[in-house]
Amino acid sequence: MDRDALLNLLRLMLDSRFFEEKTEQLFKAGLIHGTTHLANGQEASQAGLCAALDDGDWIVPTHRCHGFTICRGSDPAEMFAEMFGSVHGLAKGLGGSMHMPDSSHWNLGSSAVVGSGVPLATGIAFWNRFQSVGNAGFAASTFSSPKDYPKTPVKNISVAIFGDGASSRGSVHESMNLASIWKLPVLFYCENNHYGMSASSDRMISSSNVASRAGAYDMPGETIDGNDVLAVYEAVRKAVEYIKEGNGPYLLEVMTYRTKGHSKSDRRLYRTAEEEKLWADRDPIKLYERKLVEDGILSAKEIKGLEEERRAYIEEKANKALEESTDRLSPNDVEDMVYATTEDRS
Ligand SMILES: Cc1ncc(C[n+]2csc(CCOP(=O)(O)OP(=O)(O)O)c2C)c(N)n1
Repeated sequence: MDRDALLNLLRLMLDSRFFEEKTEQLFKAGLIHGTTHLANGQEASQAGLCAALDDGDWIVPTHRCHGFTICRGSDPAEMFAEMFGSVHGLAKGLGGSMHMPDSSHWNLGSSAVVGSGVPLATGIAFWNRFQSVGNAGFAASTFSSPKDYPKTPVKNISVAIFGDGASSRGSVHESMNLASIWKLPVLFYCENNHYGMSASSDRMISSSNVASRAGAYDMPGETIDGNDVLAVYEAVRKAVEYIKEGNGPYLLEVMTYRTKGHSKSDRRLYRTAEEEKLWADRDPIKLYERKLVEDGILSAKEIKGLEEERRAYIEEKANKALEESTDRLSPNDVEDMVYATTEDRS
């Protein structure tokens, strides 16, 4: 990776972290409606994935979606606006923190229903493969066994993002099975942050890890260090190339940790201070900054300067969204949107 690409990774992680910090502050000030799920500590998983994708590759994130949305290229002002319920938001203020779709950046958005994005990403993959092979490429009469489906290269992939909690949902397993049979170009991206609400993944997952489940669906599966942004980037690039060659799906399990509670009311009573300290020492931003200094890419002073610049950038975006936060859809506008015909939708 060249210097610009290395710096871009840090910029994406800083923007994601500062966005979460600002969101928490706005939430505590009572300016955000509904709930919100912060992803502090998971920035390497989110930046490394998005930086490794190509234009036209779709992501379908989870309810913990802010970092993925920023890293895929959305404007943070439109994300704040979404949480303020303003018309300038990514879903015109109707969705809030968990619903931030942005088709101009190949992001289908998330849903509050855990695991429900995975079949949607698999559907996008079906379309991507269909464009390469057409009807004939799926004809059961021609291909008696999944092994016979042709390895046809595809232009784009989709990424089904899900958590360790979601990894045991039926929708996830059904999607993996179908994607494997039809060689669909989908990356199953399990962001294992060790907890589904208060339930530790050690207690809730029957296998020794999530990646090993790939074997049941005859696809490659790999567990990687999700707090090392370069490791994530490289693993995703490798997976994307494999998928684009037409080999079918791939499962990556990305080990990371959410340093905040599950959502606003979580006091984290289910884990120890020692455990939190261990992970704080492996903060993905600090790890990467240390590496950039050791490798002579940036000085400590330059890193401080970049941090200040990115914090100011996020602050400015939040202020812009706040100033316009009372611009709302009228009930009539909402009704028109709910009952819009296909032609009306733009
Ligand atoms: C189908 C469904 N079941 C339960 C819930 C309640 N719920 C919301 S988030 C969550 C935990 C999800 O854990 P995980 O998939 O690991 O994602 P994380 O929150 O750790 O990012 C649960 C159980 C839900 N929203 N949808």
